[in-house]
Amino acid sequence: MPEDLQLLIDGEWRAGSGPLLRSVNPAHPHETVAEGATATGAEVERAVTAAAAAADGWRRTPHHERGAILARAAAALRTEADAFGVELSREEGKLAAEGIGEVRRAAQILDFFAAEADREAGELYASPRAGEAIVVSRHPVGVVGVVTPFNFPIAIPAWKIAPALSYGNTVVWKPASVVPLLAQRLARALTDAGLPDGVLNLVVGAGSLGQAIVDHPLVDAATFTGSTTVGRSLIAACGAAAKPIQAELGGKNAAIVLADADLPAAIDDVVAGAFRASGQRCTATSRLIVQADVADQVIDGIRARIESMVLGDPTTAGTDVGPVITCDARDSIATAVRAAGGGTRLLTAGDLLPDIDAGYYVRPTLVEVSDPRDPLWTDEIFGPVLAVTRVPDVDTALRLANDSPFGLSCALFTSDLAVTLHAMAELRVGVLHINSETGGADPHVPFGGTKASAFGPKEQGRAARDFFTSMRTVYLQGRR
Ligand code: UN1
Repeated sequence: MPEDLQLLIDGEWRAGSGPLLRSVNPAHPHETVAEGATATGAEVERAVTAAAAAADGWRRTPHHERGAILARAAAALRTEADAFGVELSREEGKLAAEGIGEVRRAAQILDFFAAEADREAGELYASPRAGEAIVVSRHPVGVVGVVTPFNFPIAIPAWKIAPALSYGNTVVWKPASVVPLLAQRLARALTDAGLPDGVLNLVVGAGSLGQAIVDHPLVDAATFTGSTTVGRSLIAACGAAAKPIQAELGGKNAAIVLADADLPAAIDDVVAGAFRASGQRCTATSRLIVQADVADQVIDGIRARIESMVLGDPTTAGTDVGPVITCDARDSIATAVRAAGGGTRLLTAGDLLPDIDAGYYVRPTLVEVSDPRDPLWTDEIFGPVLAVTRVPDVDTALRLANDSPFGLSCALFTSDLAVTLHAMAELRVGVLHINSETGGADPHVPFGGTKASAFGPKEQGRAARDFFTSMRTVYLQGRR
């Protein structure tokens, strides 16, 4: 039986009045995971109005009470981690173990921001005038519109909603329409933990609802993770309205393997970086830059790993790679691989689109690229496709890694400290991994890219405050 989908508006769970939405299992697309009616424009309006009406009450709620609600929601997610993790796997397609890990990660994020609610939130400055102090205090921004992607259906929402709530904002949230069940699980955990009515509102439906939320004059700020195309249109709308927006967009992340690296470990990390979650992470490794002396060894190692991978149902033990999210995603990944230019060689065998129970599978694929203008080298594919090229030395590797409009994450595999320090200064990315894969983001440290990969302040860690609060500078003259 599919789960029943509902909207959350002003504390009330109810069916929407818009068109029916079904989320399906990408490993078995005939299987409906959840279904229910989506939100209409009028319901978005009600959700925004409710969030605006709840803003003063929530802002004035003592910070430890706000934190306690997040902590209770975290505990509930931990209790349900196995069940929700398998549901996540059925709705999104990543391995069940990864789904369970993601639910636990969401709980960890909620706990981090639960504690963050208790921390001091201002600064005291000396004044050039006698008898005066200057206080900079932090305040909630107001109503935050949250628009989240399919690929981390609970962790990314948690890392936007938890700081929003912790710092005293109210939220209207539009999750990706292919993963509504996990959105409902997170919203329920928060309302069951005692979140007052209207503080979090969930509207499910088409992308236009996200745009409507972001555009709404009562929405004070917006946070988005997803495609560069959608992100740019939201950024443009917010720019026109002088409204703050935080956007995490695409990536074309490089792994650089130098000849002095621990090669077996580097191969493991490149494979994990490229193919975990079927490459559907904005932090996925999609370019491999390998020093020519060790290139054959590294390429052979990766190819052997790919050839031994088991594709199949992500909830079955022994599966290494699950499906991609939709039929369209599968087709566009295949089109990108097939459109590769003349200088590009396919290094892996087997059907690109294996027919496993008619699920949306794409076989992990390795291609060697000799022309850095090949779209496989320049464009984000968001699937299990890794492009490799050989370079003679470190400087060429760093130059090539930087030669991308994106700047999210990079992994450098080396045992040379001097090279590491040089790379730390030269690589134009928001996240740099030395001897570990490009993916991953701990909740207590900043996450986000540079260049076309991001817009606005960073997410997570204490850096999240910079987006979810506004500063007020108070000149405090104690004239007597
Ligand atoms: C991770 O690599 O664990 O959408 C996090 C994404 C990123 C988050 C990646 N915003 O893939």
